[in-house]
Amino acid sequence: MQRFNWNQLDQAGQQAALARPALADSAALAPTVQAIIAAVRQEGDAALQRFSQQFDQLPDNPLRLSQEEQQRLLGLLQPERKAAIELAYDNIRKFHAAQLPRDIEVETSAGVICQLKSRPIGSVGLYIPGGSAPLPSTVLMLGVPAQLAGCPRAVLVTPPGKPNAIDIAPEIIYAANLCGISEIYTIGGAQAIAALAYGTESIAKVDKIFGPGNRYVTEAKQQVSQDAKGAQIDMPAGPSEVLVLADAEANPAFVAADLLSQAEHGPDSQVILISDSSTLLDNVEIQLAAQLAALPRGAIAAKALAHSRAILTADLQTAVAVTNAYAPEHLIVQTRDASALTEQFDSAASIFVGEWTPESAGDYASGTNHVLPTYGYSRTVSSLSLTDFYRRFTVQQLSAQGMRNIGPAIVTLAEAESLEAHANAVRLRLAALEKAGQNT
Ligand code: HSO
Ligand code: ZN
Repeated sequence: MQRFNWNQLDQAGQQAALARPALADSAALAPTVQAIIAAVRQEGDAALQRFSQQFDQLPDNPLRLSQEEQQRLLGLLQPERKAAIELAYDNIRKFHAAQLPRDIEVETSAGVICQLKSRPIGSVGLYIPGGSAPLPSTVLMLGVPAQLAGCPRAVLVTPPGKPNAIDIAPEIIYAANLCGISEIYTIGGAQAIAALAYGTESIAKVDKIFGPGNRYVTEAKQQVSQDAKGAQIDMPAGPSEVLVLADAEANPAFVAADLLSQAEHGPDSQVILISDSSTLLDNVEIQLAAQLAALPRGAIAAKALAHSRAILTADLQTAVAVTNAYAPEHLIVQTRDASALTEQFDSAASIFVGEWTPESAGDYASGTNHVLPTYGYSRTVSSLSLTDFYRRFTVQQLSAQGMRNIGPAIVTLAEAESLEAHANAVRLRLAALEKAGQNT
């Protein structure tokens, strides 16, 4: 890890210590992704087949995973994995069920009723990455809220797996089925996002796309979300990040393990350690070296660690301020009084409190959602929740009395904005009411 002493850095140095790598090559990617999306829009399934051959080495992709194939894959599932998925499913369900939005109705003035209603989004597409680590846990994070919201259609897409064969992890199928999802397509990459956003002969279009993916997937999500004929997306995404804030009392082995669990996700993972104790920083370095050597994904983790940072602050308060300035996706607090400190964080997307709460808990089974804003977006963007699977809309109704009560103010405001037609829509009604009043 690169080591910094916060108080010895000037402002530019401090900014550099917290800088994220530029997402510059998104610009380089854009035309490639644009071409893939255009091809899927024009040629539909034929383009999907061509990309499947090109990127997945799968010449004849069935696209939809048949019921029989799903059953065959489920037969390969180990019982203890099934039980673990069920435990995670139950906890995620409990936590998300408590987030059910409730409709509200308020009489703002006498005779003026305003309502706020939430209804499930009609169709949602869930993207589950394949690649070096297929993530059934992400199926639960997306599938459980879709199920609880009651979205009429939820479909899942995931890359086909091995060259020349369909090889989807049985855990993905099981988690999907638990969430009531059986419409599964073996497509990945930007072409899968295009198919979800615009539809093809065999895949009906969806309204909103959820889930993490590589740079091509992320770029494709951005592009389709900017087109009114495309689809909405869950949130902007950059490489995953963790910041661990630890004091002298933290267990260095735990801290190192948490840093490595983030680092093993990919070479571009962001890993930051902040402490007011240089001894702790030293001991974590020793632990990192020892634990890294034993990791099967050590090569990936080592690459991430190469650009990771350890920051020494003069005191804990500075450490909190630096953490807030960085706005991490995941924040792990391993300090003496971790719970009390938690109130002081104002920008982390998901916080893990105390020595018994590794990020892995939230990644899999505590019940919180692991789809989170990265790249500092957590200052304003929230972690994925049940409400993301709903659309909210308002309803208002004025009675005659309501019109009498607020009509004159509306006329005044419309006149102030020089919008005569607006004023007239009210004046006509007020006049009608007056006439009716005189007649009775
Ligand atoms: N840490 C990842 C989620 C994940 N971890 C899935 C393991 N499996 C992004 O929050
Ligand atoms: Zn993780």
